[in-house]
Amino acid sequence: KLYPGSSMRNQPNIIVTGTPGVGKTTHCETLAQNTGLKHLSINDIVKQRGCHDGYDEEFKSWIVDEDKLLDSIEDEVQEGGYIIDWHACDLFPKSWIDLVVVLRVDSTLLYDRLKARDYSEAKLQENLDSEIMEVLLQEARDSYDEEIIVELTSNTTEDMEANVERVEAWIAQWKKDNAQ
Ligand code: DAT
Repeated sequence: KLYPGSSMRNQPNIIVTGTPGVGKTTHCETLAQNTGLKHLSINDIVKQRGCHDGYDEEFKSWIVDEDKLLDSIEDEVQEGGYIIDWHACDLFPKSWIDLVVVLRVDSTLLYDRLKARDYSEAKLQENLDSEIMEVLLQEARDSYDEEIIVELTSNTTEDMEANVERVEAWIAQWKKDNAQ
């Protein structure tokens, strides 16, 4: 399959990724509100459009059918203007993506945030390990050019406000650079 590059888009596509609990949804919702870009929650898409092979009871999560998911979102995403919210980034074609934001959080704060959800011990531990081992940062580096990856801290509300401002400034600059 051929995917057109960024020249086909008049709005950028951004991935916001990171370990569950890091603050992806909160960041994406605020960004969508402030910029008019659309928040694409992959979790919701997977559920609503049935892009899965069932439910993993132990980990309380859907087993994602990645081909079905990509087919399902391809037409929308290629138009541009999406903020993709997902705890993985290696499945999206490089040509779709203009910026990869990897959110990071201190593990003690992450523990508290995940504890507040009804995560099993196994799922909680897996996610803490993932954050400590920088799994999502490494996945981003393995999948996209270093120049489009930005690692941002999401410990506090102040962090979040600064992150949102920074991404908004990046979007404004992208639009200037890509004006037709
Ligand atoms: P994710 O979508 O990555 O799973 P979330 O946006 O649902 O994460 O956030 C999980 C919880 O942590 C939620 O109660 C909001 C809170 N939170 C997220 N980022 C934060 C930040 N930078 N400062 C304070 N609280 C934050």
